[in-house]
Amino acid sequence: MQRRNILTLFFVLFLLIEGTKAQEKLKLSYIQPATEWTEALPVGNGSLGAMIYGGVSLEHIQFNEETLWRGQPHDYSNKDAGDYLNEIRQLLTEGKQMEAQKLAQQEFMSEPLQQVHYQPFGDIYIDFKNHDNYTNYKRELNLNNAIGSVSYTVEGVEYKREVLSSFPDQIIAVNLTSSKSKALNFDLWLDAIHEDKAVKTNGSTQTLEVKVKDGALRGVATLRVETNGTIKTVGGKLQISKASKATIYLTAATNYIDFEVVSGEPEKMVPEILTKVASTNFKAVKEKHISDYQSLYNRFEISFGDNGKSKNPTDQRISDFSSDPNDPQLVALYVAYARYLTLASSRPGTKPATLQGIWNDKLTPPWFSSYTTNINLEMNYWPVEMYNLSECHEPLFDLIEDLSITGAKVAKAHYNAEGWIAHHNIDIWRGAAPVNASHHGIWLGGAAWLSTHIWEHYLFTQDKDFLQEKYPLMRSAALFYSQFLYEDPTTGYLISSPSNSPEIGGLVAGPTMDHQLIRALFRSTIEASEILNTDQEFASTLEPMIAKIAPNQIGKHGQLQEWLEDKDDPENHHRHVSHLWAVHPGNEINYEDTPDLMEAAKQSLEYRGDNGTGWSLAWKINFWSRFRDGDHAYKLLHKLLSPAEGADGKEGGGSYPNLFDAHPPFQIDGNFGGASGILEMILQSHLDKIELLPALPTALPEGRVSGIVARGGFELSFSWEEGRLIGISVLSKSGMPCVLKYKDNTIEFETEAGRTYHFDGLLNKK
Ligand code: FUC
Repeated sequence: MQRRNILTLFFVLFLLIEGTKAQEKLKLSYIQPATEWTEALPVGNGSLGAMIYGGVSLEHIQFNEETLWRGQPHDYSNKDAGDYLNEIRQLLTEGKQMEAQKLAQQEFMSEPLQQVHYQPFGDIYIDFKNHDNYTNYKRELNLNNAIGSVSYTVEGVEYKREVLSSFPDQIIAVNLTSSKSKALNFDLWLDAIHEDKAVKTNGSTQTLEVKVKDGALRGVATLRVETNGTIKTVGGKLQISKASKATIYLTAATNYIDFEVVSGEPEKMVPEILTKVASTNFKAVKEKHISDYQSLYNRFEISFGDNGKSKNPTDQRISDFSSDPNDPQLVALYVAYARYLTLASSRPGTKPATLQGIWNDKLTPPWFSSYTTNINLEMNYWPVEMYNLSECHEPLFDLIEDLSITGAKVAKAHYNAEGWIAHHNIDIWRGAAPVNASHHGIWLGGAAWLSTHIWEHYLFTQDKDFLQEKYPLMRSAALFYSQFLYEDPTTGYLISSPSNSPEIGGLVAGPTMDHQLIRALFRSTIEASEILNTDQEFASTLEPMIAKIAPNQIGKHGQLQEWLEDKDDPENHHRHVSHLWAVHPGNEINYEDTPDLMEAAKQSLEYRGDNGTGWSLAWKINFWSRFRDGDHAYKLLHKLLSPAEGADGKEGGGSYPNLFDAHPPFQIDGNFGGASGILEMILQSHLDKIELLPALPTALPEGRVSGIVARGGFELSFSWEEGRLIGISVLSKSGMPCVLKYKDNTIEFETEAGRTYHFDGLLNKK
């Protein structure tokens, strides 16, 4: 007995040591500075982001503050649009798609037609004199403490930089040291690519003021240097001489308060934040940053083993992965990096992650670097619950609150309906009307898809107070659809019209995806009303509608129909696969309840093929995991983790040297969607059970995960060897009954909140 205890103790210690070793390797590392933005390394605290190039003679740190956008508070709804709704529907019913699109383009679109761009803020430059001949160069991003670092040697002196973006102190800090006294000499200044900008220097501080083009927002950023050397102002730059250490603190703010109010006073906020850090030092700022970050980051660990490649520079590993996708530690690093990016771009109280998170260096970034809701925004939040960063979901719920106001105006003006609606794009002013072009801008799924995130958060956390608080948002979205759905004169089904199957096939009546989304919203609203014991009268009106909404249908090619009519083209390899929403992230189509539809959905995915943009590859990883084909999922992961320019297929995809996802160009959704897909390979809980290793690829035969979360309020730790589960612990957080399934074994048990249950690889209780 005693011997057994000692053995167990050794085993636990071994796991702990192995775990710590694996965690220490969770770094991005390089042996040369970045020359492109997609080589630079990101840091962020949810609102202040920076990209570190790590230059030797000249360091460039490009930074963002998440509220600096073009435009101003604005109601984008088109007041007369509603007058044309019936006519557009009628044209679609008559098969006159071009006429419907033309009329919709003229009369139904957002005012103005386009939304606005997220903006870069500014740049920190640090010019080190005479550092051209250097050795021992290293550049890293350590995911364990969220610190970027650069080190190298010049003439026997070691120079080091550390960069962090602190959530508790709301500052970016850059700490510089030299191993020899008085060897640290540099010029430091701020700049920006905005036309309207001013830089002022005062003692040890420099302030950058910018104003966006065509908009109401202005920003103020100030940096202050603390050093044991001397500080002078020379030619508008701060000149630091004869130092061995220096810390630069920078913060930035704008006059944005919310989507309706822009009366903020950044010129007051910025000095206040900087004054708070004045009484402290870099060591204290760093410790506070690390403890805040690790309180969230350390909840979860994942490892797939290490075959030695983790010692190679990250850019080389991405490049090697393309010819030999056998680097399991890179797969774990990808998940850890996604968690890092969530923590850096989406903290409670901040805005949700845009198409680029919070990192953008362009005045006119691709797709405005805004929020696209027909896949991209939601994908950013797919893994948050599973990888145990549930509170980082909050910014999305805040955005939904805003949309319930702006989207209600659009619902009224365009559809003469109550409730709220969002179309395929949203900006910081919470524009919810259809933008760009009628053939893809009029997509009606936004409010339904976003609302499912409220329900998912509840399913994972079992937090009834949260559900109670957010229920009105779900209800109001459901109310909109209950009034918007329209009885198709041809089939008699309730359909969504006019709408679009995201970005393919133009404006149509009744795309399959909308119906899946609306059913999911109605079902979750009904369930929520039951759980909360409220609003049953309204809920009871939804039930009969669900039965009347056009169902999923199998078409002549054995495919799941993307549209009401059987008109899918099996040769079409479009990146969007929206009609498979009910397979993932939805669950209406699954092997247990609807095996035929599941086969048809798989057939559709096969027709679409294995190519795609970054997010498209990422979505397909999730699909193949739900189809329980881990090897096919891994095939897509292979593409996602290969160099952006090397990925085959016309649509691209892949990873940049800094492991940012490539649409191309950079789009962060693929990072999050890819991580979600990897987690779906090892755990799924979208049905009424927790399935372990449901789609384990042969390429990942061993692994360990701890702190992974399943619906029902369960936190799990488990490991596998030679492709077989060897043990599992389940912490029940809310005392729900638990069903575990592994291969042909299923076990059901009651749980007590706060208790952990242990099982062996055959699901026998330990
Ligand atoms: C949709 C996608 C594009 C891109 C853009 C931001 O339009 O079809 O591929 O992701 O959003």
